[in-house]
Amino acid sequence: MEKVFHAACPLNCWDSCGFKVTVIDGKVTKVEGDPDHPITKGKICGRGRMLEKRVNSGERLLYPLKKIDGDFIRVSWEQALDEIALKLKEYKENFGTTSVLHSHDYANGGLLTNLDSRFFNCYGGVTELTGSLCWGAGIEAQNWDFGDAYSHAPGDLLNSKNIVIWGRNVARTNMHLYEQLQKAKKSGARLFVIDPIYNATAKIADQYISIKPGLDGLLAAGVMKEMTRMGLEDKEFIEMHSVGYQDLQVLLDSVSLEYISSVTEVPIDTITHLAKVYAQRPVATMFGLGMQRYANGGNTIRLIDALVAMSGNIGIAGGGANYASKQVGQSFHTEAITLPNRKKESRNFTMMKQAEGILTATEPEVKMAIVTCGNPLTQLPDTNKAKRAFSSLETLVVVDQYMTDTAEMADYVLPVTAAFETEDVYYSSMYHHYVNHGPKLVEPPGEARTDEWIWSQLANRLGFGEDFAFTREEYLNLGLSSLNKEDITIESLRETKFAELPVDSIPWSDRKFKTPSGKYEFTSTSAVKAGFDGKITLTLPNESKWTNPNLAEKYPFSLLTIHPLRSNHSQHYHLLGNEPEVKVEIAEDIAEARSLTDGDQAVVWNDRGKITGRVSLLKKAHPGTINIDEGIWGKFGGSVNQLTSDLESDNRQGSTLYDCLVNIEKVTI
Ligand SMILES: Nc1nc2c(c(=O)[nH]1)N[C@H]1C(S)=C(S)[C@@H](COP(=O)(O)OP(=O)(O)OC[C@H]3O[C@@H](n4cnc5c(=O)[nH]c(N)nc54)[C@H](O)[C@@H]3O)O[C@H]1N2
Ligand SMILES: Nc1nc2c(c(=O)[nH]1)N[C@H]1C(S)=C(S)[C@@H](COP(=O)(O)OP(=O)(O)OC[C@H]3O[C@@H](n4cnc5c(=O)[nH]c(N)nc54)[C@H](O)[C@@H]3O)O[C@H]1N2
Ligand code: SF4
Ligand SMILES: [Mo]
Repeated sequence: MEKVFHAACPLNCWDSCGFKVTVIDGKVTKVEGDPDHPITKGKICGRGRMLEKRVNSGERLLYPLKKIDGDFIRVSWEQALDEIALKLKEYKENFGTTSVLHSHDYANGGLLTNLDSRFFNCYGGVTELTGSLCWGAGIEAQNWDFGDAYSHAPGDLLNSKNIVIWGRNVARTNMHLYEQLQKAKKSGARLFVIDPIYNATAKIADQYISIKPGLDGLLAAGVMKEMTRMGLEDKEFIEMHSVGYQDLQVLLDSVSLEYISSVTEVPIDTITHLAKVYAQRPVATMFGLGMQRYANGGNTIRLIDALVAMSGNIGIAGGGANYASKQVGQSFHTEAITLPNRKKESRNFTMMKQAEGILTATEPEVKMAIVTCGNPLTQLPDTNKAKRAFSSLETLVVVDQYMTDTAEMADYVLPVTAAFETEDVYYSSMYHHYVNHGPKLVEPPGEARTDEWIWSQLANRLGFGEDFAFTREEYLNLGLSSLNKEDITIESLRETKFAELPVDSIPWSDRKFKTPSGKYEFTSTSAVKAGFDGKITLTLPNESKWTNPNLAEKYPFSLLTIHPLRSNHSQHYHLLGNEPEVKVEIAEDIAEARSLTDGDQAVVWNDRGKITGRVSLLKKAHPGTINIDEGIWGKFGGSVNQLTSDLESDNRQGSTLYDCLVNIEKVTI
C-alpha cells in the first residue's frame, strides 16, 4: 500500500527542507519537497531526493562488526556492547574518563543526536572537541564583534537594495537562498558576488568580483578606506552604538589602497565602486564559510563585519552581516538532553587538532575513540596524520550507516538508523528559523539501531541506565520544553509538521549587542579576555607568496576543496551510479602554464600528500586557483584532505582547509 507522509531533511545543510516521503509496503520509495513548507516550498535538491537510495542501499551496515586479525566478523549486539562497555570501564578505572575521545561532526540535524553528549557526560566526561572545521573562525569572530552570530530571516532579503554574496556558493549549497536572490533581483535589488571561482551564483550577478583566495579581509579594509575618504560611513551608528572605531581607523591608515589592490588582485576602481554600493543602504551581506577556512579567517570575518557595521547596515531591514543563525539552535533546551553538569573530568582538543591530540596527549594518553555523526578519515585535514592517529588507538568504535574510510579503521562498527527510521525534530542554525518534524516511517534494515538505543544499552552496562530510562517522546519534550510557551511541543509538531521559532527576524534592531560593552565592538573585549589582542589585524593566509615565499616557489597554486554538488560531504559519493573520480578543476592560466587540457590526468601535490585526478578547466576562475571537491572516499582516489593542513585559524576556533598551496603536473602514461 502506498502512503505519503511529511518528513524533514536530516542532512547538514543551510536549507533544512520539509519533505513528502512516499512509503510502499514498509519501504521508502520517493523523497520529494513538501509544498506546504513556508521556506523550502516543495523544492529540494538531489542530495535530499537521494536519501531514498541512502536508506535502501544494499551497502548499508546491517550488523555489529568486530575486527579480528584485520577482518571484520559479524558479532551479536550483546557481545559488541559487553566488550565496548568493558573497555570503557577499564579505561575509566586505569586512566580516567578523558582517556576516551568523542570524535564527532554534525552529520545529522536531529535534536536527539545530542544524546551522545549525554552519554559521555554521564560516563564522567571525556576528551571533547571544540571549535569547528566548518565555520569556527567566523563564529568566534562574530561572538567577538556582536556577542553572537545572528542572521536576518530569509524573507527580509526582499527589503535589500544591494545584496553581496561574499564567498557563498549559493546555487550549489543553499538552493532556497538562490531562489530568494532571483526574486530580490526581479524586485530591483542589485547582486554582487565576491569569489575566486566564477560559480553558478556569479553568473546571475550584476557584478562578479574575482579575488585571490584568503584576502577578503584586506578587500573589506580597502572598501572601508574608500568609504572613509568619501565620508560615506554611518557616523551615528559608529558614535552611539560602537566601541573601538579609532583602532580600526589606525589600522586602515596603515595600508595603502595600492597595496590592497595588488595583494587582493582586485582593481582599485572595483574597491571604490563597492564603497559606493555599501553606502546605498540597505545592503545585505551573505557570508559564505569558504573564505574563513584560512589562517587569517577570524580577522577576515571581523573586517567584513566592520564594513557592514561602519556602513550602517546592522539592525536594519534588508541589511545584516548574515553568517549564521545561532538563534535557531539556542531556541531548544539542549542542556536538558546533554546534562553537562554530570561531567566530572574534562579535556578538550580542537576539532582541527584531534589527530595531533591523539598522537601527543599524555596524562592520560588517548586509548579509545568513539566516532558518531562524522567521517574524520575523509573530512579532517591532513589525512595521513589522521590515519596515523586513528590507527594508533587501542580501541576505535565507529557508529555509522556505511563502511566509510573511518569505519574501515575501526575495531568495532555499530550499524545505526538512517533518515526516516526514527522520530526526531530537525533544524539548522545556518539559514531559516523553522523547526521541522520527522516521524519514524519505516523500520531500519537488519539489526541497525538508533544512536539513542546504543547509548542506553551501554549506560545500562556501565551503571547509569537510569539517565537513559526515557522514551524518545520524553527526550523530545525535554528538548522542546523551552518552546512550550510558544505552544511548540512534540504533540503539536506532529500535527503542524513545522513551526516558526521565536527569533528576531532583524537581529540587533534594538542596537543592544551581546558583547561585554553592550555595543558593537570594533575592538573586542571578549578577545582580550580570551588572551588575544582585541584589535583587528590585517593578516594574510599562512601559505602565500607574501608569508612564505619559499613554499610558494615550490607550490605556486592555491588549492580550494569546496563542497560537492551532488554529495553532502562524503555521504553520497558511493551512491552516485557511475564510479566517482577525482576532478581537478584548474584556472585557465594554470592550464596554459602546465600544458593541461580538459580530460588530462594530473597529479596535485605538496609536502603533506598527493592526489591524482582528471583535469577540467574552470572558466574565469581567479588566476592560480585549483579546486578539488571535498568528500571523495579513499577507494575512489581521495581523500583530498591528504593535501590540507591541520593548522588552526587565528582565533583557534576554525580550520585552514583552503589555506593550501600545491603544485600540479600532467601525468603521462
Ligand atoms: N551540495 C552541497 N551543499 C552543501 C554541503 C555539501 O557538502 N554539498 N555542505 C553544507 C555545509 S556543512 C556547509 S558548511 C555549507 C557551506 O556552504 P558554502 O559556504 O556556500 O560552501 P563552501 O564550499 O564551504 O565554500 C565555498 C565558497 O567559498 C568560495 N571561497 C573559497 N575561498 C574563498 C576566499 O578566499 N574568498 C572568497 N570570497 N570566497 C572563497 C568558494 O569558491 C565557494 O564558492 O554548505 C552546505 N551545503
Ligand atoms: N577539504 C575539506 N574538508 C572539509 C570541508 C571542506 O570544505 N574541504 N568541509 C568541512 C565541513 S564544512 C564539514 S561540516 C565537515 C563535515 O564532516 P563530516 O560530518 O565528518 O562529513 P560527512 O561526510 O557528512 O560524514 C558524516 C558521517 O556521519 C554518518 N551519519 C549520518 N547520520 C548519522 C546518524 O544519525 N548517526 C551516526 N552515528 N552517524 C550518522 C554518515 O553516514 C557519514 O559517514 O567536513 C569538513 N571537511
Ligand atoms: S540537502 Fe539541503 S537543500 Fe537538499 S534537501 Fe536536504 S536540506 Fe534541502
Ligand atoms: Mo559544514
